[in-house]
Amino acid sequence: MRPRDFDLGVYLVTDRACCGARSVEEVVSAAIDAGVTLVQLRDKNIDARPMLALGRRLLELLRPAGIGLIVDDRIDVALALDAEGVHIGQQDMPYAEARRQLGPMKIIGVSVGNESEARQAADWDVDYVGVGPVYPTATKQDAGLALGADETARLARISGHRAVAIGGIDVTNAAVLYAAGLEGVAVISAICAAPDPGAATRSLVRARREHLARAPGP
Ligand code: TZP
Ligand code: MG
Repeated sequence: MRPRDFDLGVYLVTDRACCGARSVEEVVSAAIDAGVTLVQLRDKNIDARPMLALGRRLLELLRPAGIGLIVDDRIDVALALDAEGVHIGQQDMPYAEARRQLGPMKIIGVSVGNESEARQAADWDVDYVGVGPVYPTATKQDAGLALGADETARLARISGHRAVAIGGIDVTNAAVLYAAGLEGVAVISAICAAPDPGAATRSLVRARREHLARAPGP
């Protein structure tokens, strides 16, 4: 059995460049205080050793708060950190190989950007899918065309997995995605590049809470 109790609600994906003069640790710390529910360590331009060191510093912040750390792409780094899981894109390690290396107890999320990827993910025992880009984004150059909220929700349903939307999300559009049926929103610039990352996180957490208060119970 894998831990199923991770919360995709407000999922911060880190980006050193987006954090500007602030450290990633500073941004993550503010986000934790403001109620972020899951954090992904994502850095395309860093060697294994500094990534490991950064991951260890993030775990020191996250573990006492009971918040999971997911590592983007780097299964080796995730294993060395004993992080909660990895997120793999379509060009990363294939799902079956990732699962073989990580074992049954780790969280594996995969990116989904179109219907065939959603159908493929449906065949895998992944823990969640990240669907997007839902809106245009300048953060990921090769993100592809924006899907829009309805198509994002449709792909999430096709995958049959728990789903988080990603790409161009901030407090002005998060509620639309929760209402469309996405369990969570994953954001980079809305928190990392915000003038006040804590305040930005708090407004996303509030949007999520308001949605849950409106949503019919089980
Ligand atoms: N995958 C799809 S869009 C994206 C990733 C990693 C970038 C999201 O960044 P932002 O700043 O939240 O639009
Ligand atoms: Mg990747």
